[in-house]
Amino acid sequence: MKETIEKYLKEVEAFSAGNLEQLEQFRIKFLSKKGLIPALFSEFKNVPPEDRKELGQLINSLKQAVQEKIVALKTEIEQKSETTSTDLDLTMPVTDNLGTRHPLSLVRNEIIDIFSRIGFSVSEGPEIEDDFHNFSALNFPEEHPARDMQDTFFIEKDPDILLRTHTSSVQVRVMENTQPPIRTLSPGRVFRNEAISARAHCIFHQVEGLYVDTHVSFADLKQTLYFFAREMFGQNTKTRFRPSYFPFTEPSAEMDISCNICGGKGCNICKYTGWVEILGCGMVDPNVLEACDIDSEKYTGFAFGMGIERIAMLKYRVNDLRLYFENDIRFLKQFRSAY
Ligand code: 2NL
Repeated sequence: MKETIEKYLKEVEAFSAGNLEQLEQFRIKFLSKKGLIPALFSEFKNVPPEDRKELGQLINSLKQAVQEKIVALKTEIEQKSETTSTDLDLTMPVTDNLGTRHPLSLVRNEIIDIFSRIGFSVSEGPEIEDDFHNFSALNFPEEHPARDMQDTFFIEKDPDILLRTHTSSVQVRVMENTQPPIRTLSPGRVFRNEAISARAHCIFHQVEGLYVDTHVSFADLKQTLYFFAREMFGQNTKTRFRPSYFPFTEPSAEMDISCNICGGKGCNICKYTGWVEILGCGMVDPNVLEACDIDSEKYTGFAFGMGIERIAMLKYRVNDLRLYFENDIRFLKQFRSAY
């Protein structure tokens, strides 16, 4: 019996398995009910008392060796199959698996395209701003609530360094560096300290527009934004302007379009009014022009700002903002467009 056990021990030591199937055969051979080890235990009953201690220990160490071997080989095989898996062939040519642009990029590109047809060019700037470019130059009074900790992510205090809350800061930089005529669009990410929900997010996207020249009037503002609304939402789109307030424009307005979901008849998107708000706008406050060294006696301007998420919600009828940030491939691959 001793020789048999020692022979088995050598066999176990030398054994190796290339796959889980072979390993299972090994387990069955030694450990199953009709396997070699249970057979040894039943044979053990007939062993004379003086040999029992030695043989008992030998059988137990054989059993332990088999069990340890199984655990070791199993880990080895599983690791190997993870690293040499052939499920993913990175050298395969791409066929119908082309990616799609993110809906927010599609909408941003379309907005840029529409305004570029009437002479606007794109300007970009930093996401981390100072107080001057984000607030002071834009005619925010020192104690204005929008400067509050609740809305703004401050990075440093005294002097204030913050995450821009709108892309007007980019247009301030354009005005500082160029004399009119200026026709510029500034798309980009902006940041507000808000709780995340279906309707609000702390990071969102804006496009702002600015036109500064001699004789720019509110009529120019209206015609430009009429043109935009029809290009974006269809030629039957109606627009209306309601008076509003922004620190950086005077007068200020909000523009609504006839609800593109129900065609103006009334639905839950437009809250049964037939109209939805799409942007804010106004004539650039002379204080803003002066802060950027532009002569407000000679020049006037209009400006507007819109949230890309809001435009995308109306255009694609996606009513939960969070979908734009989760990057679920099942959501993203539904968007195909010329932009
Ligand atoms: C909104 C409203 C607006 C502007 C943005 C602007 C920029 C400069 C000077 C004056 Cl440099 N105005 N931008 C003007 C009116 C409204 O945005 O609801 N945005 C999402």
